[in-house]
Amino acid sequence: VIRCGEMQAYEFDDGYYMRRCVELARKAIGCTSPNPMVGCVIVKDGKIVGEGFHPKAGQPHAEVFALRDAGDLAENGTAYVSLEPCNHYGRTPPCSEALIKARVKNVVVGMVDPNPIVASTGVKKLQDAGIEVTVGVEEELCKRLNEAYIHYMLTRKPYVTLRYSMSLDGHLLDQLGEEAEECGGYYSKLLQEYDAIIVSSSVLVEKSSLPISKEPGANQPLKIVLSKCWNPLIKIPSLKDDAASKLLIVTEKDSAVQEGIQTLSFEKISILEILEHCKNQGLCSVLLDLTGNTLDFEDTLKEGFEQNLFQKVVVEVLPILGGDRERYLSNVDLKGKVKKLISSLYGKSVLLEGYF
Ligand code: AOF
Ligand code: ZN
Repeated sequence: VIRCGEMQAYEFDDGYYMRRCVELARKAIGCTSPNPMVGCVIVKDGKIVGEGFHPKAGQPHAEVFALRDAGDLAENGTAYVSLEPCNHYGRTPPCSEALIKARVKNVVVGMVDPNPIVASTGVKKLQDAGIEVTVGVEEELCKRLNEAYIHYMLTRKPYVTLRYSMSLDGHLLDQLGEEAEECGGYYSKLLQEYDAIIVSSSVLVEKSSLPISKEPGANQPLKIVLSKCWNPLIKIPSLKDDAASKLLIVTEKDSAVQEGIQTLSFEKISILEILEHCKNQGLCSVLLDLTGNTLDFEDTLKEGFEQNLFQKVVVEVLPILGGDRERYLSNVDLKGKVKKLISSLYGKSVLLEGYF
């Protein structure tokens, strides 16, 4: 016989509520930069009585929304927060004080805040007020949620992810997998997470379209288009005001690109200088996307690897061979099982993620 109470105690542990915090935090994916994504849940007598997340920099923090949602029920309850509550007057007042004022009994924190102006002072403030604080529940998950924010806080440099597509036999491809760019596709989802994306001008020659995230209400990153030498084959699609402000052309020659389009010219295109520009613009995360003519990136990649500028890599492995769709499975003597596996992958792709 399973009694309800027992089931609850088993299923709804600290980890469960913290995972809910992360789920809530992700509702603001791509919208909080330079702030982190944060979720908060208030629990009383085994029930969630309040939920909230940080929607955007400048707006109230997750704890404030969750406390508002819980109202008087927060008293003697437990607050779960995916990031240590802040303890400073920034654009908003300290969450540590809001939690103390609401008289919560316990606070469970996913990870401490790497921001030097917070760094464990939030936890201490709560403890000094007699609140029991637990730190490090689902810590890995909370860290992954904000890997760009953590990197930026610790180094003050943009977080850079390298993305490319690869054939089954290891060739670099200039194409994306089917459905990758559609709403719900990995590429569309990936784009909204970054403040900026760097692409080769070949995307404007071949497709004459710039990468956009098709997720509903998605954040659109600044598109940084690299073009050593600007030429008439490069066509900029007609852009409305807002989209035009999200486009930056980087050239090597002082060429007049097109009126109304932001342009940066360098003696020689350098990823280090582009990242410096991003940093000065307050952009915390950058996706270096090798879509298009991958040869355009030879120098950029060399420089990036030599100077350790990349933090993460996302590789889409496409179920094709030798970079040629026509050669898919033909002329290749693949043993039965492998053939079956590859057939089942056709039209789909496999995503690999790793860290430098
Ligand atoms: C929290 N809960 O939901 C968030 C926190 O300029 P402000 O006032 O928004 O402060 C930004 C800093 O607050 C940010 O750098 C990080 O240290 C912390 N973010 N803290 O308690 C939240 N978003
Ligand atoms: Zn706060």
